[in-house]
Amino acid sequence: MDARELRKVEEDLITRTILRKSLDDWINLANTDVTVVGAGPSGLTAARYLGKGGLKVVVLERRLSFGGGIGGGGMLFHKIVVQSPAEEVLRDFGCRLEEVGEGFFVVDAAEMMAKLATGAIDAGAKVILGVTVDDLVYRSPPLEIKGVVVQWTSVVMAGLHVDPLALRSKAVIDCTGHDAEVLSVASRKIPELQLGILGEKAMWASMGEECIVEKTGEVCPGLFVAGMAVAALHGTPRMGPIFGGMLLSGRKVANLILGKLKGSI
Ligand code: 48F
Repeated sequence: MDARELRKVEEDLITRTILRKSLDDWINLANTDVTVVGAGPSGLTAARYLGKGGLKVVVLERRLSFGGGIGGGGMLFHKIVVQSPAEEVLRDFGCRLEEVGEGFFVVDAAEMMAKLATGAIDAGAKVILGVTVDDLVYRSPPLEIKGVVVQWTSVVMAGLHVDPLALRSKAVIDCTGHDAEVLSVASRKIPELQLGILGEKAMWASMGEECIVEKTGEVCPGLFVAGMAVAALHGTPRMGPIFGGMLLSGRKVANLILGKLKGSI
């Protein structure tokens, strides 16, 4: 038998602790340097490099888990492939890779999900699960994105009319994947932005990967795009289950924002 006795904890103490500590976090997160929307590969990568660069970062994820499309692998097969130079990013996160061809690597999906999340959190980013970004905060003219509007995913799913809360930040990154949800809201609700979302094209893996990295960037002051949302915005090909472009896109957007907010790359 274990020599140490299990500590007795009253229910009200559990409740008070959860509420007090969660509210401390939310009050602190009401104003950050960067809001990353989506905890998929591009979002978690961006969050790590932004956090390492000394910025205050929050990652808001709709689901109760992180990793986005990583967990599904390729048609549920649990291996993820990346091409050079994206293996540098995975190595920085501590992922164990196998080189299966020159400049072509494979990693277990579960390991990649866990280590990307750990890497972002260890770099200082705060990941909040179960929260949906459903609108933006803006000013105009001059047009500038000032933050995001958030709601509990459970409230959204229940279809309840509950007024949301807003979080301010100097930069917002749309890392929501194929549906480019933040950009879609921006294009619908901020007409002066004149943002057309072309929708991704059919599959062409290597071209899709190149375009994602090349077109990752700032959409308007305060609003950035990375990962698969880039393909949705610019109408570039989908790449299917190869993830190098997502990692390099996340690193690129982090460097752009660091350059802008801290004057360093
Ligand atoms: O889809 P996702 O993994 O986006 P990504 O980082 O990577 C794409 C790849 O996974 C794969 C691919 C490339 O090989 O084609 O699909 O571009 O992660 C997006 C995350 O954003 C969350 C969503 O639940 C997912 O975890 N998300 C989407 N919309 C919202 C959101 C929203 N409105 N608010 C909060 N989270």
